[in-house]
Amino acid sequence: MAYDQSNIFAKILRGEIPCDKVYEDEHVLAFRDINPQTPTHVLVIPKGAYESFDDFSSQASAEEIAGFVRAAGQIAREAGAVEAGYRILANNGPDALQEVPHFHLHIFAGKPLGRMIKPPEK
Ligand code: DGP
Repeated sequence: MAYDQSNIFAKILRGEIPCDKVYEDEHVLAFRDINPQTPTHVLVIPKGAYESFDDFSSQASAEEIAGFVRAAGQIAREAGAVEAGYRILANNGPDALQEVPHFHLHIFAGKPLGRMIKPPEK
């Protein structure tokens, strides 16, 4: 599938709509989620046009991937989330209900986060 240049994160990257920025470098932008699920809820995105984790992990350069991982760790550290703990999550595709077709990592922190996936009812 071709990358959709009209997706909301592409517009944020182009400066067409605002964001509450928490970090930026050559390859990465991070900003607060518009609908936070936890006291700290940051989205970390690569500046390159990658629609999903599958796309990013297979097509991005080693420099982009390393820079992205380093940045995500730094953002969580700067948010003061290391000691109490935090969760990183990336929704990829329809079964994961990925809403925005530009790869993004969620960082959730600031309260106990519970189980990652609810176990099936018995
Ligand atoms: P996902 O389901 O993983 O694709 O999550 C998309 C997230 O993006 C969701 O938590 C809400 C957030 N989001 C959607 N539109 C905007 C926006 O315009 N600004 C910001 N900051 N976040 C947005």
